[in-house]
Amino acid sequence: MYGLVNKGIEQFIVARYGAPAWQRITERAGEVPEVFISMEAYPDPLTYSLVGAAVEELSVGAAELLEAFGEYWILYTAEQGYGGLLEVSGANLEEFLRNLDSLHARVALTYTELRPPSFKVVAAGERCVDLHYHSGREGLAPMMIGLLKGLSKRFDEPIEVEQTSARSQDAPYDVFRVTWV
Ligand code: 1DX
Repeated sequence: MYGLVNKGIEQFIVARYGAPAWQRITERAGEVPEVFISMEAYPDPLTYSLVGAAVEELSVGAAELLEAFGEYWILYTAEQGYGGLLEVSGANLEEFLRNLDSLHARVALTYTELRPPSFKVVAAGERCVDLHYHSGREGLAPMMIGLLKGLSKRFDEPIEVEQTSARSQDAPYDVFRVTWV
């Protein structure tokens, strides 16, 4: 994944658990670059091993950590030069979700090694939508829950999020039900 993600993980852990914790995590993870370059693509196993080492070092669950990082990502990207990208991608939560594919397409024009997820928004009633999350990567559904919670705060639109279907042998994608409350 692009360095922006690894840098975000570093910033998130330093902010939440302190620099010494990050130091221990990089030692546990093994081969970790001294600095991450946001606009450079790194192998996915590096990102997964950072998360794995953090889970062990901090005694938190992977899902809990990924969800918290997902929420952080919204604020982090806004302050890392992508505030304008987020702004043009929607004036409210539903519009933003409907524009996620075009957001990623825009990023991929410049960063050709991006492997963007793709999304489908399906109306599911007056106050609900189902978000279908297609990803080339495994295990990131908890991060999507945090991303949705971060968007809820960004737009000041209180929601509940529930994963109603998980990818598996028979299902190629995850589904999240978003309910405005
Ligand atoms: F609900 O499933 C809200 O490296 C959401 O694969 C979901 O393949 C917001 F310059 C610049 C760059 C860089 C900007 F190239 C990414 F470095 C992208 C900024 C998206 C804001 C996807 C990151 C692919 C890296 C799911 C989890 C990954 C998507 C990560 C969250 C807004 C982003 O993001 C998966 C990669 C950006 C950039 C956003 C993502 C890669 C998301 C969301 N994804 C890189």
